[in-house]
Order: sequence, then structure tokens, then C-alpha cells
Amino acid sequence: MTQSLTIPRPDDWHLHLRDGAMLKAVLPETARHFGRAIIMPNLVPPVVTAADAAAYKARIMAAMPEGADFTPLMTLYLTEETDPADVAVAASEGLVHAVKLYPAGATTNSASGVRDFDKVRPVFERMAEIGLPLCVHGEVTDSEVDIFDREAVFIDRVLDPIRRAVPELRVVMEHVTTSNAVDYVTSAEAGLGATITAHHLIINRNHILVGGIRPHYYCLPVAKRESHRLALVQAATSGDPRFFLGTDSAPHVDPAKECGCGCAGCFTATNAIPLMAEVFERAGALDKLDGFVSRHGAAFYRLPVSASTITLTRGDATTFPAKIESGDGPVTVFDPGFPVHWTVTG
Ligand code: OTD
Ligand code: ZN
Ligand code: ZN
Repeated sequence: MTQSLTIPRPDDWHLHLRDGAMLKAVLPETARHFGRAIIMPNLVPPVVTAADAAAYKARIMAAMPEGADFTPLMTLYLTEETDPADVAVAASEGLVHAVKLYPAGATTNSASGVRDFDKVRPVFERMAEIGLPLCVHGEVTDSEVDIFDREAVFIDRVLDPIRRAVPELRVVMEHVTTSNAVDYVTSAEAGLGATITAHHLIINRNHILVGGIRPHYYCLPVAKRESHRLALVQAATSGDPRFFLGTDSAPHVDPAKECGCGCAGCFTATNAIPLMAEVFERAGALDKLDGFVSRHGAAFYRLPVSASTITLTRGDATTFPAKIESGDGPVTVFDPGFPVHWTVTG
């Protein structure tokens, strides 16, 4: 018996599309299964003003494959110089759907991020007034904090104080990787959501380090121990609307990952949706898949659920390309390490 599942066209609430040749190569991978995505602003230089976002959006539209049913939702990179009025205008025009907070130095291209959170308080206050979400890369960057503890420490030292200082600010904790973050999100009264990536639902830190170092599993925040992964699966498959898919698909060419100091990032745009079907099926929660990939994020961002649909079909184990080619070089597609039986058939 074939099993199939028709769900509203999914959205990706956290995506890196890059620019230039890489954008051209990865955009069709996302546009194939997703209807919308929140586009991360960590280009070099970053997307900081409304004008930057409009120009970047135009480059994305110019790279769009013929006939694609995909809308990029732009974000601004918060700096200590961000002008609250510029943010408000970009939001009112429907150009910008979130502002992104990177603690300085937290991840790839985050050197212009925020060091002094008091300096950006007027931006937070304006965003709270207009209901514009703040997307947060939730890791402290202090060298004395262990890399596996950086998310949990961020909650206490940075996130909770921001939310107490500006209680009406709507916040998305991006790519949560710990049970601490899951607990923090579920204990919040309102105005807090979280994205979870495909890869953090699949790998733990052993996958990166046991039997040799596996650079294609290295990303930030780094995958944690198995008990944390299980907490993420539980949150994602629970039906709780505060959790939604944000793949954080972050392409780097292979030479930039397979070297003495490899870049962080897993590239999952190609197979994220089939992987999610497999993860939800294994958890006995296929009935919760559409909430996580197609409904909860739209509700948080106050957008309609997609009117179009995709159909997933279960069959023999499928294979994905090991790599995609970009004009800059090959990009390895995330390998879940288990057979995947679901394909998008319509
Ligand atoms: N994590 N790589 C990148 C970004 C993310 O923290 C993130 O959002 C990237 O390459 O842009 C990564 O591992
Ligand atoms: Zn991040
Ligand atoms: Zn990211």
C-alpha cells in the first residue's frame, strides 16, 4: 500500500541563501519544496538597512528559477547603529519580516553583531510596538564559556534579561539545540517561539566526532548530546505551535569545510522535507508534521498558511544527490545516515 500525505506547502523559517553563484545554485533547492523562507542577512557585508534588504531581495528574485512558487521574506542584521525608523519603514512596507540578532562573533559572518545590548534597546522597543519579531542566534561568545554550554548560558545572561526589559518584544529563538532552550520556550507565557533545524533533530555530537572528524556535521550551534536531541524531537513532534522548522541550511563549498579550520554549516535545502517526514514517522507523529513544517511558523509570523500543497509519498528508500554543484564549487548535501523512504511527489 502506498502511503501519501498532502500538506500545505512548507515554509523555512531560517535559511541562508548567500549571494552570487552560490545563491543561483541553492535557491532552486529550497524553491522546490518550500513556499516561503526567512532569509538570513549574514552576507559580507551584512544586510543592515532597508535599502540593503531591497537590493538583496532583487538579487534573489533575479536568480529565481522559472515557474518557482517561492517568496523570500527578508530580515535585517541588527547592529549597534541600526536606526529604529528604518526598521519600522521596512516592516510597514512588507519588505522585512524580522530583525536578526547575532551576538558579535557567534557564527559565520557575525563580526558586526551586537556587543552592548543597551545600545539596541530603542530598536527592540520600536519592534515591540509594531509586532516585528526578533530572531536570535542564542549563544554567548565569551571565550571562557564551553562551546557546548553557550546556548544555555545565553538564555540566562542575555535572552531572559532582554525579554524582561522589553516584555512585548516577540522573539524567535533560532535553531535551538538543548533541552534548556526547549524548557525556556515552553515555560514562556507568550511572544516566544523557536525554530528547530532538520540536522539537530537527526545528529548528536557523536556523529561529528566518533570514528573521525566529520566536517559536514559541524555547524553552530554545535550539536549536543543525545538527551538534548531527544528533547528537540519531542518538542518538534509534540504539536506545540511554538516550535517550527527553520532548516538553517547553510551552504559552504567542500574545500571550505574539509580543511584545517572548516566552516560551520549543514546544507539541507535539498532533502529537509523528506527528512522531516522520516523523523516524524519514526516518532509516530506523522499527523504533527504539517503543523511543524507548514502551519506554526506562519501563525507566529502572522502570515496565512500556504494555499498550495505538496504531496509526500512513502516508498522504497530514496537517494539524494551527495553534492550539488555551484559556480564556486561542490556543496555536500546533509547525509542523515539512515534510509529515507519519503519523496515529494507533487
Ligand atoms: N550556523 N553556519 C551558518 C550560520 C548558522 O548560526 C547559524 O545561523 C552560516 O554558514 O552562515 C552555521 O553553522
Ligand atoms: Zn545562528
Ligand atoms: Zn543560520
